[in-house]
Formats: sequence, C-alpha cells, structure tokens
Amino acid sequence: MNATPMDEQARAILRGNDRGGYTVPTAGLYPYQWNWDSAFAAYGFAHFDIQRAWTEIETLFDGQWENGMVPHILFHKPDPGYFPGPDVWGGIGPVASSGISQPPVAASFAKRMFEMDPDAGRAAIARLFPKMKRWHQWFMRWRLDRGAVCITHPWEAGRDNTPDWDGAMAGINPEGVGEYTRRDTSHVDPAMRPTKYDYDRYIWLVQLGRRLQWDEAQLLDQNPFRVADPTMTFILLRAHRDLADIGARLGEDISDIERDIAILEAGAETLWNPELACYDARDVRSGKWAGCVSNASFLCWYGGIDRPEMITQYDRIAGLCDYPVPSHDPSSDRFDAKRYWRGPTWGIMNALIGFGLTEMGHETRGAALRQSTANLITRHGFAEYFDPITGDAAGGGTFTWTAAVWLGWASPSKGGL
Ligand code: 9WN
Repeated sequence: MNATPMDEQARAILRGNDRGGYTVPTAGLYPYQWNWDSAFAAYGFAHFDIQRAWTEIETLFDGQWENGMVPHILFHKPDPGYFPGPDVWGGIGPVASSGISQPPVAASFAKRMFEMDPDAGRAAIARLFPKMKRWHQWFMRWRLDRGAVCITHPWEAGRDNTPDWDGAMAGINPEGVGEYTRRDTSHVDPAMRPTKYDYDRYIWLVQLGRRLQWDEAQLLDQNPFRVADPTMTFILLRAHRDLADIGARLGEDISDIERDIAILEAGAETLWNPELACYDARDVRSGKWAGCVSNASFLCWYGGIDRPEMITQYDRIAGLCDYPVPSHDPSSDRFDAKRYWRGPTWGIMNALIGFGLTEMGHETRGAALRQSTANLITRHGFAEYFDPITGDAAGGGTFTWTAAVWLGWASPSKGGL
C-alpha cells in the first residue's frame, strides 16, 4: 500500500529530528542520541531510507565503552537544554556519554532491518554482530541476579518514575546532592514529569557512579539501587534470541549465546510474583516485590514466554481503559494518568507487547492493540506518551519513536488494519 498522509507526517518527523548520523527523540526536551530511541528510529527509517537506518545503529555503537557497555545517552554536541549533561555524567567512553545503559532492543531491530533488505544490511550487520554480542555479554557479566537482569538507576530501564522502583528509591538518602536546575520542566508541564523527590535520587545516583568512575565492580558493592526488572530481562532475552539468529546466518558460533538464553529464561521465572499472579520487579537489596502490574510485565510474550495468568492480567488491564497498555495498573492507588511512567500509554511499549502477543499465538489481542494504538496516534498525534483513559497527548511532541512505531507497526499501510 502507498504511504498515507500520516506516514508522510511520520517520515517528516524522523527527517526533522535527524541531526546527521543520529536522531534526537524530540527537539528541545531531548537534544542528544538516546540508546533505545535510536534503535526504534532506525526501524522507522528502514521503511523509507534503509541506509540511514543502518547509520543510526552504527553511530550508536560508536559510543560503546571498552567494557562492552553501550551508554543510554551519547552527547555528540553540547546542548544547554538538557540536564544532566556530559559534565555531570563524566562518562568514560570514546564519545561523551552517560554512565548507564538502556533496554537492548538494537539487535532485535537490526534483525528486522536485515530481513527487510538483506543486501542493504549484509555489511553493516556483520560489523555490528561482535559489538552487539559484547554489549549483551556486559549485561550478563554485571547485571544478573539469579538470572534476571537488574538496573542500577531508574533511567536504565527507560521507565524512569514507574512505581516499580518506589521501594528501592525510598532506600536512598540523597543527602549532599546539592543545588541543580532541571531543564525538563521548562519544556513540559511538570505534572507530566517526575517529581523533585525522584530527581534528587536520580542525580545522587549519577554522582555516585561518577565518583566511582563507573567501575562496575565497585558499583555492585556500593550502589543501594539494584532492581531486577522485567523490561531488561524480557528485552535482553529477546535480544539474545535475535542475536543468535543473526549469528547463525553469519556462520558464527552461537553456543555461548544459546547458553545465555537458558540462563535468562530461568532468570525471568524469578520475576514471577505468585501473590500478584504477574511478572513483577524485585528489589535485590531488600528482597521485596514491587507489587506492580506494569506494561513491562506484558513484555513476557516478546521475550518468548507465555503464561495463562498473564493473559488474564492483560484482559483485565485492557478492560480498564480505552487506550491500553497503561504503564501502571489503573486500579492501583499509585496510578497517575498523565505522569510519565506512572500511568500513561507509550507507543513503543505497545509495539513490543503487540509483536509478542501476535508471535505467541494471541493474534486477536495483538491486532486489537495495534488498532487502538493506531487510533491513539491518529486522534492525538505523535506524542511522547498518552493518557490511557482519555488518549490526551502528553510529554514532548513530534516524537521520533512514536513516528517510528507508526511506520513500522501501527500504520494501516503495514497491512491488515
Ligand atoms: C532520561 C528519551 C528518553 C527515553 C526514556 C524516557 C525519558 C530521560 C529523561 O526520555 O528519559 O533517560 O530525561 O526523562 O523515560 O525511556 O529513552 O526519549
């Protein structure tokens, strides 16, 4: 099917946010290259400019640290519009960067891009394979707890202020964090952003990492924030499966990747909270469950894991709002419809959940989610996130990953709607 007017708008957003080799999530609010945003951007570009798509991922891996870590932000060019910037982070890689990572969706999108046009992607994917493998191994080396993948900062999961971390955040005393000026609240309504309570802890954790020069062994010992997270666990599991597939096509030995898949599968089961009857976040320091049904819980299918209880949870949550999947259970007293990851619906999470539902045989639910996401974007625009009850746009506008999700998944021109 030919490009629709909405497709044209989505392409224009990607072009408009292109800074030459990398794409910013949105002008103003986020003026740098973010890790998982970039992988989504590449997937969006792949639908009309495949070479530009591969460049996006290669630029991201230009920032890879010696230990294999790929940072969550690359500060290619200084910009006073964002805090905390490169001077606060003090990243130690080849490109000025933050000191933490983000959900590793890059290998999974690289695989999709390769399948869309194998000739265009053959050289790039061969260059990227060892880099992606080193990144995945870094998670396996430094971030596992009983096989589940942990985050060391709320920003690492990409779900900054989700109630999943409330318990672990309460364990941080941000004494000595000092004065700082937030920039986000001058771009966006503060009611849609994390609170000062959250930011004091975010910055305190950055200062700790910097003081320890981002030495993972020392951080493991000293960082009070360590949470085994469904986002990271299911996404890394899926990334391993896709990397194994890429490796096999390239004729590489993938036995170590297969061994890691088994470790992560067992790790995912340590996130099963029997009382909640749902995959949940687990605070490694206190041993306590978060007690949260979040949109990350529903990434299980994307990770290749199915459970009848998860379908029951999904149907319950989808029945509570017109525009699922909310980032937190609307029946919980911690639900906040417009505050970032405490309630709003995110197109990117919907795409990953939708891919998983469809692949695991829940096609009707996958198609319904795709349709409701298409309605959401058509009616309310290419926003950063949305109120799941009313659909109201929230956060930044002309957003790269929402445009990418439109082009790669939600648009009727992808067929089937
Ligand atoms: C901190 C860029 C990023 C996303 C995250 C989202 C938000 C940053 C912020 O924006 O986080 O990394 O400053 O709020 O939570 O998922 O990658 O779009």
